[in-house]
Amino acid sequence: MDDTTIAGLISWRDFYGPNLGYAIELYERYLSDPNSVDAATKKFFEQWEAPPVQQEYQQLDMGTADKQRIAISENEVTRIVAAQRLARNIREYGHLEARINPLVEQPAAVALLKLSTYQLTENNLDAIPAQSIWPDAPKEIRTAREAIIRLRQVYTGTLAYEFGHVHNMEERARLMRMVESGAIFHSRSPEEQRKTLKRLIQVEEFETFLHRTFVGQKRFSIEGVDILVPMLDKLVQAAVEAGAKHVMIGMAHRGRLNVLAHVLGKPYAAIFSEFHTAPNKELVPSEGSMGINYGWTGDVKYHLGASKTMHEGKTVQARVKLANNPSHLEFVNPVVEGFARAAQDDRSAKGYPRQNQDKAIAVLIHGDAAFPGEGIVAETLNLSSLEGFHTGGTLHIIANNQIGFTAEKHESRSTRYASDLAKGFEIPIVHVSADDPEACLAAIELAHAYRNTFHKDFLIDLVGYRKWGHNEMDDPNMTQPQLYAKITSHPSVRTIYAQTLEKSGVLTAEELTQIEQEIRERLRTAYNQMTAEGKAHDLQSKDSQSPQTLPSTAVPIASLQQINESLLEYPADFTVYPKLDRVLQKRRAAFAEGGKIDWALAETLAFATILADGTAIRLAGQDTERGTFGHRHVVLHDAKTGDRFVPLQRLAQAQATFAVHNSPLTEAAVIGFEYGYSIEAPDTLVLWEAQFGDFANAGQVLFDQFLSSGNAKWLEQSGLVLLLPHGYEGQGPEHSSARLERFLQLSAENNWRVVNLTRAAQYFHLLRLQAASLQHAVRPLVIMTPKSLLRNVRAASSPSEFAEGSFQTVLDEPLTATHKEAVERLVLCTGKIAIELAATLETAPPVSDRLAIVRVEQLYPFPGQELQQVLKRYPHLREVVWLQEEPQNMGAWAYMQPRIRALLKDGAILRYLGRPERSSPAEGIADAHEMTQKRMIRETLEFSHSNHSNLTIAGRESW
Ligand SMILES: Cc1ncc(C[n+]2csc(CCOP(=O)(O)OP(=O)(O)O)c2C)c(N)n1
Ligand SMILES: [Mg+2]
Repeated sequence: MDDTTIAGLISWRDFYGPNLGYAIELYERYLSDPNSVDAATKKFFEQWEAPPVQQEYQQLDMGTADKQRIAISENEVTRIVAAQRLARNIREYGHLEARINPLVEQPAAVALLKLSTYQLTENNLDAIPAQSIWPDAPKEIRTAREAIIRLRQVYTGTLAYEFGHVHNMEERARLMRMVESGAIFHSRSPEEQRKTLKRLIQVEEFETFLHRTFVGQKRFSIEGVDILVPMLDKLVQAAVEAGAKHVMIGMAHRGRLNVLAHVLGKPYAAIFSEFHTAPNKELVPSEGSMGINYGWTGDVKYHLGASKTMHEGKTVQARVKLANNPSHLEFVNPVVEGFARAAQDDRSAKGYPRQNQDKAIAVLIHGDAAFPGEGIVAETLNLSSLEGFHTGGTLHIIANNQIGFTAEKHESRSTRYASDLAKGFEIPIVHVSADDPEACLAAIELAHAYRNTFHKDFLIDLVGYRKWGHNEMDDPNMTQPQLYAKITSHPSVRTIYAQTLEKSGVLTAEELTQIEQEIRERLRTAYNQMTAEGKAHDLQSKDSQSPQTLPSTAVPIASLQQINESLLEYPADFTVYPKLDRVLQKRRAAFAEGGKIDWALAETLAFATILADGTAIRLAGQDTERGTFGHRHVVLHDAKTGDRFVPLQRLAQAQATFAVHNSPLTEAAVIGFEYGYSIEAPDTLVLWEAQFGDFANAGQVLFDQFLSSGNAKWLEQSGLVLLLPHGYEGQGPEHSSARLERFLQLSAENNWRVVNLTRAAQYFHLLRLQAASLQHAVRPLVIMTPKSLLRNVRAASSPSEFAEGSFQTVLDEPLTATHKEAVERLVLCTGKIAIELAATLETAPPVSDRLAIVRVEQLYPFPGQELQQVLKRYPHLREVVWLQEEPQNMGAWAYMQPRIRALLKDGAILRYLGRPERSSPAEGIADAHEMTQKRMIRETLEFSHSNHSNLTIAGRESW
């Protein structure tokens, strides 16, 4: 607790009678000479405002029992101050001595909480009124001694609190009031108690049944934190009662099957069938069907998500969704946040989406090793208060079994608690023993009340243990013999709670036996019916290969021009920054005779027309509002007031929202968030932009585990667009390559589209195509976007290209191949190098008519048919050259090589032209870069078969 709290908790009004008189005397002495009082008193007074005026003293004094001013010693004030310090420290550090660890019966005493540390005795405390140290103490508490006893009960029990880092006075005071008033420890009705116990029996019996029936199979039992299920029950109930329509849950492997069965309502039979066999057998390719593309390869049972709708009569009241989850711990966190935000945003009218934070709540369940260990956790927490990313408060539960695989906490973290990271975000934290069900439910109630009031995150550190090894085949005695000796003899929470309820007469032993028998019977029956029910619950294939007719993406020039004009209109009172005005006014000229539309304008026009078609847009990334390269300017700032103005939010034709957000300097969590948003808002075109494509690999897990494979594993379909600035411009090894090779390596089963574009109109058509295909067979779209080409007129397009045509996977270089019959060398290339070639062709002496150049704009899906057509045009082709800027072991070469070769006629050879194999993607020295680029261009155009250093023949023998 910081010093402001002392002032908050103790005021002049807490003194009366002799104490007040003496306190005032001391205060006056302190005012005339602060050093005339002892240090503790001085510090104490430093926190206080001036005392009330004399009259008010008297009024204050009137009501007190003792009106006599009796001189009391300075010692007595010191004792009051000491008692206050003790009370304060119990509030702040009580958790250090709290009984939150089920495996530790009595925690060691902490000096900070001992009377002797403050030179206090019980008698001393008896002489101090309770209110002096606890202004809101319950009436029955009269003395400071009773107050200290009660505060110790409150703060060192099975539920402990860390609120000291919450700097907002109102929030902290509210939390403490709820805790100290006993409000969160209301007595629970016998029905609720019986219900909780019944749930705990279900939870445990389910695990026991799996353990016995499917011997030696991994299930990642919940046992040790069984109470998690009743906690989630309570949370779902509280959230839905408070009006939430969506509860979005993210969790890892531990206890997941139990949560699926009991919180998501997945039938036991369906889960049992997954232990027996694959869930949807008929979709799994049988042996011998290699090469048949089912678009689905599935995932292990403890990664699968689920969704449950809750009904009130016939109307759907709410939906509970558990996100599909890869093994990669904690990476689902931002995805779930994206779900929640998408469910909260209303995108149906133009402007900025209207967010209703109460409509959806995100719940994240973490591991005690993973929470402090995985950086994505901090990244996601850092989104929690940002305008573009917050979700009105996430409820975090660390399912703390005090171990991570075989590593204990001293090996896993440098902090005392698994939860400490959350402190920097001022997230209130409670630690609670998983052996005390009612304390755990109280923690959920407190968390939900806080979230609902303040719309901020809350964290529950649920301290339990792990009954088995990391998985059920793992013997934990090998590494943690002492710990497991303790765990093996530890009674389960169901046993503990059953005894408590029996003792208090809520339930008889016979009733208990009956409940247990019913539950076991249900499990047995479900097992017997498994096959039939299991099939009913199978995942449905969404026909990932459904043929689609391509929508038209062209837009009449008049409409584009009109949109362009209206986007350049500012409100009368808006002062545009002159330099920016010049940039924007150039956009008017784009539609004039001979005018060109550059990349940024093409994007704006694509956005505007997509909005006009009724599809909402959300764009996020570092510096994305202006554009890293100063080209986009979708958000304008009033030069005088700094106010934001977003033309696309005012556009008359728009029929849906436009959101654009500069993201924090984070890749993984933001990609995850946008991916989640795209899943939950399939009606919206969601785009994430890397600052330079090079930095996108900080989010590699999201590409590997979600974007590229989500459909194959979980039939999860995302239309997320990745904008990855890519191109070799001499800016060094980390400002050149978006690692095209990695995206191509991940390409299969029509999982996404990977492109590298050279014309603004291509970008326009492709964005519109993506927006149009959101509703059916949508896939992520990975675009290698330009940097220098943003301002290169050769990459700009004339307006007619927007009004006609469509996205082309392959483009001819017009200055070559004038005589098709003469062509002997076909150069295939992609991206910026094609523009460099075009520039050279314009200025160079006439190029041999034996040369043809073709740009491969779409790399995946491989445009085989289109390239086949290209090849057919040149009957005398002797060689095909793949030209790329990237080193030979990077870029598209390894991907293109076998695919191009498969198209070649006998006799034609395939050559590679580009940088040799390198460990670092680009030169760090600008001159070396220049020389290399020039060499590549020269070798492409020089028509000789001499033995160039990097023009390698990629014959069959070389690969
Ligand atoms: C990113 C990542 N690294 C490593 C692993 C392998 N792994 C799976 S579970 C586990 C231990 C996790 O410990 P904790 O977070 O405490 O969760 P618990 O298993 O104890 O519930 C590890 C290391 C993983 N799944 N993901
Ligand atoms: Mg753990």
